[in-house]
Amino acid sequence: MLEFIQLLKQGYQAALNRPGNEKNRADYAKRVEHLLLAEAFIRKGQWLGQAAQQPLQITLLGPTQAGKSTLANVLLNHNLAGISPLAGYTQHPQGFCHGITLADTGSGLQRYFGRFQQLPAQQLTPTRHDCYALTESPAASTLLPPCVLWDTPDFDSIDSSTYREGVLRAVALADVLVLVVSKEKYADQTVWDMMALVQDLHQPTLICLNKVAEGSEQLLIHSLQEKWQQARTDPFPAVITLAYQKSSGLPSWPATRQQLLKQLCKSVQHRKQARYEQALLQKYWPTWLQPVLEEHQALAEWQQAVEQAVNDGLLHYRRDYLNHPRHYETFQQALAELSVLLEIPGLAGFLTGARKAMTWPVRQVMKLTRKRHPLAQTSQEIVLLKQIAEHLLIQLADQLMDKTEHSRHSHWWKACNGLLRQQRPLLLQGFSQAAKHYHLDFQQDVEKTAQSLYLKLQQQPFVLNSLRATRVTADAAAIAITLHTGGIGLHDLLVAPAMLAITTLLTESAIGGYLHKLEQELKQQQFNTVKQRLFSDALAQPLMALPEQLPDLAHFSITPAQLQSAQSQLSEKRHGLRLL
Ligand SMILES: Nc1nc2c(ncn2[C@@H]2O[C@H](COP(=O)(O)OP(=O)(O)OP(=O)(O)O)[C@@H](O)[C@H]2O)c(=O)[nH]1
Ligand SMILES: [Mg+2]
Repeated sequence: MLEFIQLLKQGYQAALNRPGNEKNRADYAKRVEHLLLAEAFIRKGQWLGQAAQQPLQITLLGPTQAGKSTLANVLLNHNLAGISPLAGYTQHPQGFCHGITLADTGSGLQRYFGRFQQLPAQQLTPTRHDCYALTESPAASTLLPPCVLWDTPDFDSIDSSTYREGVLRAVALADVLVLVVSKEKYADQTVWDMMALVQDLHQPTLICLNKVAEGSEQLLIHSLQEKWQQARTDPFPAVITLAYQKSSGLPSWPATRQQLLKQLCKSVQHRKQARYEQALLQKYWPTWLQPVLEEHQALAEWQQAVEQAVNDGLLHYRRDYLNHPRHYETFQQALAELSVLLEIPGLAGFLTGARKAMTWPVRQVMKLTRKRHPLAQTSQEIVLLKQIAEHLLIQLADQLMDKTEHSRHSHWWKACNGLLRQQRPLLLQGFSQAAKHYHLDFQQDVEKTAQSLYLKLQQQPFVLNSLRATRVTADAAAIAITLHTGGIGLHDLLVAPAMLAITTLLTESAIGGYLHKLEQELKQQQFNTVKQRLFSDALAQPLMALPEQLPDLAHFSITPAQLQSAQSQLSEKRHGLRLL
């Protein structure tokens, strides 16, 4: 699940970087934030699942200049966090170990932070935000239990978007959350958007109200409560008002509530972590996946278009070649081969030249010449197949243009169109090669048909004799040899008088029915082979796979199978078991 969430996040980040995506920018940025939070929360769950005992984590959260770093020092009873009147001063999550050592945090914390690197506090710089610091506090504090106290960057200053991920990481890590607000900032929308966002993490929370003028306390708390109730559905938490001490320049924690934070920490329980993770994912799931599903829809539409185009192409092939009386030459070729097999004496004269160099039978000659003169070069079938492939690609390009103009997912279609345009020559070249190979290989089927006819004729001496008597097989055999030596083209077979004569004779003979059956079988075999090797392997497959090559910017790179697996993980895991 973690990998899937990361994949989704990368998809959104790529979409945010894509030019021309302005209308989705705000929505997508929000989704990235939700994904970052979910990712961190799942990581937290993993850490809980791995470590038998994990040090308690308390995170201070609040807008800039609210006094988070100041409060960190008050709580720690030691000045460790950097304080400044400059907005956006703290820019990295900084953990302070109170009552525990650095070693107590083990390697789990670094694993939780993932790509964020742990650095010594003095090495944190505003030029790099994928890091955090962890420091041992030398002092003891009565306000805190043994824990890691996290000071965090703000989430509302001008530059805060550059270090927002660090805030979300530190927030999702927290077992207890302390919201720090000042009287100037407590009503800001950014504060309550953040509080609404983190409600799904179900953390015990405390509010610290800072920089409050004496006497205005009650009014502020009341107003704070209203804000809380607008943003959240859980009960309003305890509020601490911090009084400012002029002497120390620090706010002070009220003496009567010294135990408050410690008590809150006692209410921490992780029993429901897995359920909370699942609920969080389920809440955002439909929104997160909306563009992915649109993309899958586009992919399905593309595959349908390819399928349709391929079926059209096959119909075209059947109509204009296999079933076309003036174009279909393959069976004629089988008849020409048959006449050669019959090895009639009249052929000898024609072959005088060839016989000097090569031995009879004619088939030997044909084997040699065949290599030098691929019949495919003169085949009308190949010409037609190439035309069909070209037409098919044009038809698909038109559809891609149309979808680019009219579809919701236009950038995807546009990118596909670009890919198709770029790969068109390669596709056609591949198709052409496949067509040539098919034609060459199919000669075996042609020969097999000729042999079947030959065997049949052997059983029909009457037909055989009448064929020989008219000398038409002799003429046909001569044509066949000429064909193989490149003297004529395959298409010439269809108009050669000898071929017409042999066809008529055989059709009208006792083996006419058998002839017809063989022709149908050959055609069917031919159709199946062309369908598989040319239309499916050489066209449909590479075309359907085209979107896999889309540049990262153009799509989410999430396959329907990956989505399906993530969906089932999400729905399978119910009720508390740590499985995510
Ligand atoms: N008057 C008054 N000033 C305070 C109080 N607490 C903090 N300050 C001052 O407010 C300024 C900001 O305090 P910080 O603790 O740095 O605030 P922060 O929330 O960490 O701010 P960022 O790091 O920018 O997010 C500093 O100049 C503090 O001295 C307070 O209770 N009263
Ligand atoms: Mg600070």
